[in-house]
Amino acid sequence: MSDDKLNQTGLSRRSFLGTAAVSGAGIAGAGLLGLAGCSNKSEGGAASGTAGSSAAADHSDYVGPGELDQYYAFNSGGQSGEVRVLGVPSMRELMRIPVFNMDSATGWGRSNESLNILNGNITPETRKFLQDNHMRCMPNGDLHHPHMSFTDQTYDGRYVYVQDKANNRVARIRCDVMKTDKVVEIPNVSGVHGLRPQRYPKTGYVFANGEHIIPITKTDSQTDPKDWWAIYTAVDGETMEIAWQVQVDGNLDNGDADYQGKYSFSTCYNSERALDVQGASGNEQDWVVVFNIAAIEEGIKKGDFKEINGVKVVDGRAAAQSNYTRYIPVPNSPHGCNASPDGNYIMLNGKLSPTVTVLDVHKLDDLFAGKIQPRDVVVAEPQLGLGPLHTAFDGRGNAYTTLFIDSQMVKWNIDKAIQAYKGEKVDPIIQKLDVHYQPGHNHTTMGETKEADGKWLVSLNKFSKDRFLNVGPLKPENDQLIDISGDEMRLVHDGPSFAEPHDMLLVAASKVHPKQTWDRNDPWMWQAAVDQAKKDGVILERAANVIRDGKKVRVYMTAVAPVFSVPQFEVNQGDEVTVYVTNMETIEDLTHGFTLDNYGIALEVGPQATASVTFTASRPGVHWFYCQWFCHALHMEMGGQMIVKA
Ligand code: CUK
Ligand code: CUA
Repeated sequence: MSDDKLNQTGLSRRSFLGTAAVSGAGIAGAGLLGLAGCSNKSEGGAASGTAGSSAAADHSDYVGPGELDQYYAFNSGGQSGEVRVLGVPSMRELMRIPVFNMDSATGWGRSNESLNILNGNITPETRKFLQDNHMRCMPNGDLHHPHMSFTDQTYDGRYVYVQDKANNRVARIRCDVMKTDKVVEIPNVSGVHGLRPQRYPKTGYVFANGEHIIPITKTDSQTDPKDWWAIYTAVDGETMEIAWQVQVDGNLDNGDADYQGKYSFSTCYNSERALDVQGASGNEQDWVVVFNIAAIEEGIKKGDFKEINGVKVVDGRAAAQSNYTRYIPVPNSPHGCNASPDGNYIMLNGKLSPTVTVLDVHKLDDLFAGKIQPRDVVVAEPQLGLGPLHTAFDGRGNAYTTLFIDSQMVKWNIDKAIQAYKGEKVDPIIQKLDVHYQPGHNHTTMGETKEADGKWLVSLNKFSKDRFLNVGPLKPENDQLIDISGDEMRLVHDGPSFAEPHDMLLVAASKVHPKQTWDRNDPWMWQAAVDQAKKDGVILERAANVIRDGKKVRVYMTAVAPVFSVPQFEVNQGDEVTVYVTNMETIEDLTHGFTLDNYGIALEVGPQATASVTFTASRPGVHWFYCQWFCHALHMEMGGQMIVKA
């Protein structure tokens, strides 16, 4: 059956293949299917009986051809600025979601729709900066931390939130289409690093750490770091507007939120306020800042804030002695901050100290009430090894901490660590496993939710060194898959990745419900195109129009394999041209594209989506446009010409 035929009948390619398998069974006999054996997906029905064994049953990382993974991994793209979607346990890369980067394949950072999202909520200063530097959008980002929205302490599959340390932004990915839908620039901060969503009752707030201390107001000294501050930001995860900020001492590093909806946390290094490495690690102790969410909301309500660059900022500095924050001393330069899935503990990973400090969240009410001292909240501080950076959990009372300097993963028991802190003679350490090499973050399946299932652990290693074929001086990182379902950790897979995963979120496939095609009734991404078409009297879904409006030309076309509805259009040199392409395919996986010869333009146009781009037709001559997304036997022929008259 041809693609056209498939389109007409509405049969998806997948169900077509399933049907073929059934009809094949009749001819070739069941023996052949038995030999094939591994197909347990049973879409055609024929293979379902043969293979009860699957990745789930024997807990293998092997995912055979045609089989599906059990978890989505949302992997940070680090300084690439994007998010990668992987399948776990296969560790296959399934998709890349451009966020803070510009992307050649999809036109992210060039299409009107992506620019509306990227520049929708930026500061006037940034807008001016872009103009001054002849840039349409910030061209880079440094994306460390992807985290999914929560409802009632577990993932709800709505959104993934991410931050940009390079240009101080927080963005949101819609999981139903796996595209970035909102970006907000955070004022008053330098280096938005740690990011965590509120877990309970839902997200709710998305908490973002400003890492570097800077002068916040015009009256703060521009030269004396004693007058520089860090800012903690709460973004409203629904509206993606900034809810409030808190001014604090020290560089904020990583953060997390509790399971009760009362407190959130940030590790702080550089309590010294130093501007260099030696200075920043001088003190024996730094701290974790605890934020009292209800107290901050109350303070905002009462008007106890300064408005700085349009944001309400409360004073949570230690010297202010407010009820917004508490500062709990922990050993020198802590890094990762992780809440245990039982809802009881916050782990602060020592980095320069070989320890992880364990806080009992149930003692925080007393701390804020002044009944106990800050260190009284600490219930354990096990010595684990050199360079503890991040901790993950299996839901069975065990924690897994990365040891950056030792290049190891250490599995330890939380209860035993608490007993040892009380002076009992017990060793909390269960196992140390070599990883390759220098792990940063780690993450367990569902491990940051109350549904932590203790199946898989991924170690995101900063160096791969000799683990892969040499690809020159720049080496990939190594994302290693570890089986934690048994008593012992077992390393099962090396996964090279390009610059540079910091954090990964591992969510059960059942939590995420992506659509097969875009929805014409939900034009959130191309609303501007809908509005403009209406003004021009054009119906996007049936468009084949060229509208001249002074020196502006708007070209509306549809794409249905293998033709664009406008095969040729003419403009004058110097016209401002906008091309709108609407893909009217109704079946899944039939994406078209629009690439314009010598104009630096490529658009992804997904099934049932509209995409557009605006440019000045400064180059005269004949310029072919073509579909760059392989879509049809006549894909090469899917094109047309823009004629620019000099
Ligand atoms: S940070 Cu990178 S290893 Cu930016 Cu979450 Cu710890
Ligand atoms: Cu449409 Cu290729």
